[in-house]
Amino acid sequence: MKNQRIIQIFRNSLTIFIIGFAFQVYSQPIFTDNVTDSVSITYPTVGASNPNFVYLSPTSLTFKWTSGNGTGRIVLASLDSTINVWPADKATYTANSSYGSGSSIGSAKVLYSGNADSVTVTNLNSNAKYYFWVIEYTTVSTYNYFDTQYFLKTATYTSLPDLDGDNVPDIDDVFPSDPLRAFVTTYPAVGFGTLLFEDLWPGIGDYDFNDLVVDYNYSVVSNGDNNVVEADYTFVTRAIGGDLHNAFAFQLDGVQSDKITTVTGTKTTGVTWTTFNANGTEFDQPNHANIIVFKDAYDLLPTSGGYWFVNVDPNAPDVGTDTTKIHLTFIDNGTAPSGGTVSTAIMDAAAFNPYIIVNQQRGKEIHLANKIPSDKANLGFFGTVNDNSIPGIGRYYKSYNNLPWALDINTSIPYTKEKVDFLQAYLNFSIWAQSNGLTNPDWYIDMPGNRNTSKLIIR
Ligand SMILES: [Ca+2]
Ligand SMILES: [Ca+2]
Ligand SMILES: [Ca+2]
Repeated sequence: MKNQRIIQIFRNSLTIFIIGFAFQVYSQPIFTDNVTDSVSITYPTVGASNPNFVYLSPTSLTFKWTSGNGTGRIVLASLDSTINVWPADKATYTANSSYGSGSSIGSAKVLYSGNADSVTVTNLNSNAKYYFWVIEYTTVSTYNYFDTQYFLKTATYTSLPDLDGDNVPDIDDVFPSDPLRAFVTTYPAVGFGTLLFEDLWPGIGDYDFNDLVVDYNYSVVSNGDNNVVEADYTFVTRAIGGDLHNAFAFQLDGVQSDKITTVTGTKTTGVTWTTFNANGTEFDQPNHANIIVFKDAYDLLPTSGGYWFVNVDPNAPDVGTDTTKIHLTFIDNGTAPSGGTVSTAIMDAAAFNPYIIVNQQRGKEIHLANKIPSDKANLGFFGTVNDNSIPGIGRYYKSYNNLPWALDINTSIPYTKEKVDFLQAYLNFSIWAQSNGLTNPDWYIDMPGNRNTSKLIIR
């Protein structure tokens, strides 16, 4: 049912006197001047609803609503105060979505007038409370008549304080006074993970999984646009349980070399079996950036006490660990490299693809299970001896019974003593691996039944 009212407006003092008098009796008309015409207004019966604010910046937002059934609607906003003067019927207002530039109605500013169901408002104060109204109107003969019964009123704060103006509020900004940085993601989230390698691939070898043991932790810094700014990697080399002089590297799957500005901290002095781009990534890796962390584990940790290997015999002197810190600059002081930016969605945990280069034989890479080789890998090793990699289906670095040659544990764990079968030290590991990871996913945790500690180097 329509909500109808009659408004009479008097313009002519002579005719009005009679007409106005007559109408006044029945409908209590509004007398605005002494000229009259009489119009019948069908007012809206449904006001606007469902207010929704979309954050755009500390000083702008998009205000959306579901429209009512008026001819159109006027949107007002007022800083810190509720409406105190209602829009006047038939008045002409100038709407402007830059707050303050439209007409004033009491404390409120006119932001919008028309048929739409959203307005993008700019020039707001940050961290300030604004009241918004949507008032339906009926247009008759180009005049707008405002409905005072059905309207939407809501309030919102503009953004929280953003000291550095990078559109990330201070409370979410890890670098609240640095406009070039906003977020840090660390892998693992706490502490270090452990990478363990068995280096006799494609043969299973002695499977003691201590030929190279490296703990790792890395953090990725991104900006307010969720693009990677820099990444810091810490690699702690703990043990060398083999006589091969392996190199250690990582590939960033899906991140091309020209998206990195510089690489620093690598230990590759004297390397003869590969070359590097000017930015420090490995040369001739067309699909994914590769970083050679160190060219030879034995450059980092010496043997001692007459033992052949490092830190894998409980009777041998503990020679400690080596820490290698790699820094990757992506966006350098606000400037992206020639290849452009990398989103944090690309540079996630799955992008980290660590591997060893066996005895510095460049084509002989050992990666984690199902991780892709670099473009320098010699694919001829796949499917030989114990390896059952099937590149066509994405199966890499797994034996016929699903055993891997490299492990990535998301916490730091002890490794095996030299020549001790890993399966004898971590008792539920083979069940886990051969089930393709379906059972015993916590096989590495220090829980009853998981470990035979007499087989482990625990320091
Ligand atoms: Ca900020
Ligand atoms: Ca910041
Ligand atoms: Ca070994």
